Amino acid sequence: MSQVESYQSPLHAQDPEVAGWLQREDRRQSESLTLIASENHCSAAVREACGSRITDKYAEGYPNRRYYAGCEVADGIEELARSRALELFGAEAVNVQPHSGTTANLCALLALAGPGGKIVGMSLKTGGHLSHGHHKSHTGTVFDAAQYGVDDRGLIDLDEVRDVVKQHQPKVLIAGGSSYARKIDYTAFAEIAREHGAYLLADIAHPAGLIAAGVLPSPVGIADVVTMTTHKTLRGPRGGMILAKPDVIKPINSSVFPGGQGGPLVQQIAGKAVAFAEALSPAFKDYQKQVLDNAQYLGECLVEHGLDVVTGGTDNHIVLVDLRKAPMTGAEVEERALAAGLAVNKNAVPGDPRPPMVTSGLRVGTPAITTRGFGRDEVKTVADILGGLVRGEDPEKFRDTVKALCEAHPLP
Ligand code: DSN
Repeated sequence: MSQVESYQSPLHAQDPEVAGWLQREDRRQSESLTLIASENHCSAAVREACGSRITDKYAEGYPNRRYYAGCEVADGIEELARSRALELFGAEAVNVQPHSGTTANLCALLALAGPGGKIVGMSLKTGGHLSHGHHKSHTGTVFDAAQYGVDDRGLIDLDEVRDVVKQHQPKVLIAGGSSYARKIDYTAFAEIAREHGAYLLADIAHPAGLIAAGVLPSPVGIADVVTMTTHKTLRGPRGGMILAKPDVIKPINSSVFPGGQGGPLVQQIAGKAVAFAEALSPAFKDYQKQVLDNAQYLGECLVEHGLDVVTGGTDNHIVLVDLRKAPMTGAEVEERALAAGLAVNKNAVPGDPRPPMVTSGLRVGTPAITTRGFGRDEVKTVADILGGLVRGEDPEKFRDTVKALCEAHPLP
């Protein structure tokens, strides 16, 4: 076989080992249900864009100001992604290059606070994110970080936020989290930030799709900077994005490139552009309404099964189950759920006495099952399975039910 011929071989012919793993992942996703709140199933069009030949292209810089020749297509794609993102979120400025949400946060924080600068975010163990100043994240070592938590009901206590900000005097206050199921009052956060001369950064990685669809209130126009990932509720390719007010976009752009990244992943930016167009469609609004309805109904069903749901319910796509009174840990339920065909993740709950690899909680999300077309009937079945698993029922007995649900609702 000539080199050209072998270069054109399909993956399964050239590298059956990798192809085999990827087929196995197709099967895993199609024959189980994804209830991990941060995961979703993006469209075939998004996947095609991300697998395109533009993966070969270096395009360091920004449209019309690149450090490489031959970037006219990369420019066109990035401009398209940018204009669609601005329309989708009603924002004034955007950077679509961040490779991930953590990179977006790190770059935005470096731009706004500077190395060693003070930041305040929600603690990981009460629902925040690692990149909001956790001591094991660079955001906890590069910056001088203080953290706020939640009250006894599991809700953000704005008085506590104000106290922490008053005491720490940060350059940046962060609002947002990765296992917080309630609405966030961005206006109140902005007031606290402004009282103390801080920037407000809203991290909407989780609810970005719900916000884009108008199902949840938006921080755009309120926060100075809004960071997100594009692959959770937004249902795009893996990646990050930063929206900003015009006065801070320049340092943020410099912080992303050349500060924190080299060449942008143009194939991912193409996937983002496709996803943003999908998110601008009326069907996306219906999808997000269903994501929310499914999550709220799932919470109700789990409560009927006698489970404790943190804050009693949800305003978004996340249901956080508190297993402290249950007969098993988060890790045990995660393992048993997987045996039944459900991918959920163990998660710390506020006040959790167990370590992060064990936990006393379960974070359940509805974006992926809603993409598969689940409504209330199917959600009730999922809740019945989770309720049974926590009570100690044999995971094997649920396998056929999960298989039937998967077959009735194939991956898009
Ligand atoms: N991995 C994301 C999540 O699961 O929420 C956070 O980085």
